[in-house]
Amino acid sequence: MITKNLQDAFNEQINKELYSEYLYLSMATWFDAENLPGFASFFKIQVQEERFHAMKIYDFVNERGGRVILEKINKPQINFKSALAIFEMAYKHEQFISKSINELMDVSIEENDHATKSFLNWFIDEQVEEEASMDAIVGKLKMLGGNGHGLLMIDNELGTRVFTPPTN
Ligand code: OFO
Repeated sequence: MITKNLQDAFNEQINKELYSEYLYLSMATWFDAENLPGFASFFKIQVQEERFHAMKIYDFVNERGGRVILEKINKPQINFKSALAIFEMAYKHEQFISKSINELMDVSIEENDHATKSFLNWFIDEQVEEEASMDAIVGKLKMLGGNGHGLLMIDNELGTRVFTPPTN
């Protein structure tokens, strides 16, 4: 059985994952409006990943005898300066999410809850990927240029991303 303390922390994390979903959907709308379908598609797939993260925590809270409580999801930013500004923001956001997962791990260590620690290890590893994928595109945008040919090249590449739900 999960403690009330951890239940509350997990409910906050569900809200953060759902906010991530909403933020990335907002970024997709910006790219769609800019006629960059590959970038938009990248973020629509990221939206699915974030929903997967939220539901993974949802299921765990239930399995451990806790109660999922949904709160309001904040309105995401709508207007952005450039593709580079979006990916810099996404990278920063993923760093914030990693910090939040680390804090959840700290609580589960304090409470000596081994099942929760084991569960959170998946998220610790996942966040390494989440940060790296945003940071890699920041690097590409800086290298190839945030407009013209470079932007179209990256758009083509990002359009090939597919969503593969993790099996574990
Ligand atoms: Fe759920 O990892 Fe991104 O935000």
